[in-house]
Amino acid sequence: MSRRLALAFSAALAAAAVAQVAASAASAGTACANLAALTIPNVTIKSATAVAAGPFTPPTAPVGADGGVRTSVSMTLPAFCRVEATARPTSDSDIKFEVWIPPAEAWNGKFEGVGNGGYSGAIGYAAMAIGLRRGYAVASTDTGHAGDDMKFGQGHPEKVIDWAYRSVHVMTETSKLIVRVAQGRFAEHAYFVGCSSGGHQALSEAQRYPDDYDGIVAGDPANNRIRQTFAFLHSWIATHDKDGKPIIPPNKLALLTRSSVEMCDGIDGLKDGVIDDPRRCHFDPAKLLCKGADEPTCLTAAQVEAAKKTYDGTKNPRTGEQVFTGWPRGSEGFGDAPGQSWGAYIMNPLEPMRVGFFKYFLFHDPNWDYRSIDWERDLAYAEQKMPFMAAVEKDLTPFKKRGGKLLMYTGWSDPVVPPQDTVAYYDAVVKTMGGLEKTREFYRFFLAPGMGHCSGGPGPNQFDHVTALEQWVEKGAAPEKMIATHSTAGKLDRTRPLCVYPLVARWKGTGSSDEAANFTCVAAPAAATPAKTTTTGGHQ
Ligand SMILES: [Ca+2]
Repeated sequence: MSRRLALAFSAALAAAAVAQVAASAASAGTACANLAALTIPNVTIKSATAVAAGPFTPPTAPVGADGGVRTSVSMTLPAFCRVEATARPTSDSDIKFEVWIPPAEAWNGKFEGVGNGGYSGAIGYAAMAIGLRRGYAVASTDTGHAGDDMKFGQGHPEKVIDWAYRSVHVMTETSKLIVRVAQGRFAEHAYFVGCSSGGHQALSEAQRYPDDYDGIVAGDPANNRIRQTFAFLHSWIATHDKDGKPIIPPNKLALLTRSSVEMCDGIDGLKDGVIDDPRRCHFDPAKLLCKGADEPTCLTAAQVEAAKKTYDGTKNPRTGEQVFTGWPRGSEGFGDAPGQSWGAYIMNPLEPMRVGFFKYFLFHDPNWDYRSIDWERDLAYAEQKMPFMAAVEKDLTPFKKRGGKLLMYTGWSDPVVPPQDTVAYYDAVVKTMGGLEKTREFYRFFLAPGMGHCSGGPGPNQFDHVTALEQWVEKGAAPEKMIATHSTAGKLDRTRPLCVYPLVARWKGTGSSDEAANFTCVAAPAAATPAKTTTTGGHQ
């Protein structure tokens, strides 16, 4: 190398070094406490606090709709920067959210938004903890109000919109900026993970704000919200007597599940205590009709009728149109945990579940009498007035085009969000997006036989959907199956693949039927009788 060339070379090196220093200064980030001074429009940062590794007790959540105080549980967490903030996209908004940011050396370079349950009104600390432990910068919102009670919407239509979709978007946009300032750079990937209402939020984000997330997990999504709310009302009326007393007691719910499983367990060729696909199960509760007096082993005529109506779902009485599917056989009563039988959302509530939707959101009439429901006129009115309540858009082209990946799952024994409706939504998207293959490029669906609402149930119900999504988004490895586990009293007793829809897991015929390795994913045989059609949100 000539001297002149060497000089030029070292000058270039020096320039590069200067650029590097500048870059590292720019990427040095901002100390946690200094984040409180950020000025983001319509956002107030209440605090930014460095939390040391160790036990962390989140604030006590507000009183739930059930009246029970949800006590906070101490959790053990790695060190993080805790940012508490409030967003006010409208003058009536009060969207509280938190962002937890790992120190630079512990950060995986990614951001995760986590979803809520029910009408929420509480930041999802437990879900945040899971993300933080994986190295994510993670955010959660209270969706703009406190508590699960729907009265918050009375006279506050903007708060209803905040709950319905706006809070998650505002949380997401703002949190990304806060993480950027904290770390000195944007997160490389953004994920959203939610189940139940969180699944609704997940689909809403993919539909309404396709740029928010690279990867989205939608579990047991309550996205067909308006029609499902009508269905809660319908099922409550069907299962309660004139005095509002529940017609089917818990032991009879368990009897219905036992009887459904007894009749339908073997349809898939494997007697494992799990109904593989309830659409193929046509158990008739009339078979249990008491021959004499009411006994624990039989159903009264009123109980038979109530069960039938809950299976059959909500119909327009004039046209016969299926407004919303019924609840699946196998979901009636398989467990005591809240939400793992028809108890929590159908039988036990003293008035129809989510009747507040009609009183406070739709009719603005706290004295509205549910007996005055007009299944045709009132549904049309709700869908015309409040399309923002649901997330049923079938054209996901913008999300697909930006490279987004969507992983949806649900339990075939979900007693809260009927899986038949989730299947109907996916099928409708497939039709809209040009077929199964074109849809599976960006949107995959996994059904878990015997799984309840988001977890639990007789079927394998624990699986790592986040890792599956990460592999898809970051490595291009689209998930063909996920291995699910089932445990009894904390002891793992079964593993099983969850196959990408419409494939189903079938036992190879040799080896233990409790081991995933002895199953293959195959095309489901044609149903003996066609599944009843359901309608997922007739409006768009
Ligand atoms: Ca079976």
